[in-house]
Amino acid sequence: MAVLVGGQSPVSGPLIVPQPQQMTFGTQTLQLNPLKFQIYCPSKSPVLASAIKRYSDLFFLYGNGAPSTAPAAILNIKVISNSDSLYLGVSENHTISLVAAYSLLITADTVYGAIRALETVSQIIQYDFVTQRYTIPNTPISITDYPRFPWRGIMIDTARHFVPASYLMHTIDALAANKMNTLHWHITDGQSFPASSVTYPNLTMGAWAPEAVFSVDDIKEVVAYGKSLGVRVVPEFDIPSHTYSWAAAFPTIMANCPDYTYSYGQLPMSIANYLTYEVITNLFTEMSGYFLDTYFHTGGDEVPYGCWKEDPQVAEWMNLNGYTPTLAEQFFEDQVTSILAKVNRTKIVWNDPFVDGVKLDPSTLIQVWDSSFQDIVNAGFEVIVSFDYYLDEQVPTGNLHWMFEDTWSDFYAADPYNGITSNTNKILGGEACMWSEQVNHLSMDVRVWPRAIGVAERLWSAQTQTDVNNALTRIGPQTCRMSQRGIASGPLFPDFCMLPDD
Ligand code: CP6
Repeated sequence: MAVLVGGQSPVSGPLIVPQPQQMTFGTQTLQLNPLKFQIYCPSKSPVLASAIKRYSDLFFLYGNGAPSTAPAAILNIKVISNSDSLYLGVSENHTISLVAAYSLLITADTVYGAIRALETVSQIIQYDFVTQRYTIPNTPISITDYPRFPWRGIMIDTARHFVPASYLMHTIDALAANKMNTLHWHITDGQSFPASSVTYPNLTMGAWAPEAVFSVDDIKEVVAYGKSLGVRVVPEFDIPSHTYSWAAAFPTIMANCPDYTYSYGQLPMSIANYLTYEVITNLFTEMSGYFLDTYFHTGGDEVPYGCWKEDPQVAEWMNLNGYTPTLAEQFFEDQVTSILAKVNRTKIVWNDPFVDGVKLDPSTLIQVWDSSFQDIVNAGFEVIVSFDYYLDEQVPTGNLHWMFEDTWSDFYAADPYNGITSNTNKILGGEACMWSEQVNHLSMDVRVWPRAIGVAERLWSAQTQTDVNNALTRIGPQTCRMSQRGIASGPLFPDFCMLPDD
């Protein structure tokens, strides 16, 4: 068999991604007989039951293999709480032990901790293509694991290019494989409005095509699928800018500024029109019935003040109220906060309103795409970090960098604490952002993975886990694991990754 060619400092022990917080392991190898592998879980949680079913397939991806004489093995799963409720900060802590031969034990506070543990177990079971047997090397194994940050996600933009709902569920599989727990769904933007609304069926006139639309059932299915793997699905309806697509249904809620139509994708709403707030209120109220997470992202990025100044109606309204564009933006943000508060949602915005000088409600969660956010955390806001995690922008930094898988290490090196000297406790985590101007669902997998694997480990593992060669040796096999599960992650070095249907 070919030898694995990884980093210069080969890892001994299990190749788990992200690297667990604490792990001890031995030198024995346990052979598993897939026909005699039992999972025992007294929990009645339907979420955990479906995850167990899914993972029992992933444990033995190559079927039964060659006949094995290994004795029966049992995996016991003990959770303290059977609640299925999924929210930011739900415990994902767990332990895994394989101390007595043929007896594996998972313990967790919640079903979501158990799901993370099942992912780890799927990574320690190996299939040997030569002997056609399943083994667990490095036993006895004992793992105690928990995430460094509670918010670990990726953002997918379904407005610049439509992606089918099935692709979002496929991406949820990929997130769970890396113990990420948040899908930020940038669902609308200036170029298209693909979200169906019962209240306002005409809004999808702003979709690219009648086919490029998410039905209400699609949305509910994606949210439910996320929950089944412990992935929160957080919507973003980007307002007041990036809203040109809303104009197909509601032309009068757009600002009128002919000089700014060159940036029509960014065209903002009229903040001086009562209908603007009515549409937002009714749409967000409806959507909060489908998107069950308490967080709701409303964009707020890149408001072209010049457009508001040029629109005679908006200019007059600002004048009457004595508003500068910043105060007008503040008025708008205050309205949106209270619209969301009525449906028990906490608002997320990009850092732009803060940078513009808007005084945001203290409950606001701020997603940072600017390099400097020390003043944001100093002002008391919680943040999620996306600076350094732009999957569309990150380019090779060295002349002899391979395009572009090697840039995973740039993502890996980017710690959310970098450059932040106080109030780091305000950092809830981060998100890798896949803006889709130049990517569609056929090319997205390889653009996102393996680079977002680097982000996943950065956000889960200890801050001190920074050895790139060690990570390379584990992330290489992780790209293969993902390929075996149908996710087209790019590989990082020469190897043979046999797919189940090869
Ligand atoms: N679309 C929206 C974008 C971007 C933003 N908002 C963006 C800006 C700069 C870069 C990459 C993406 N394409 N709606 C900014 C949050 Cl470098």
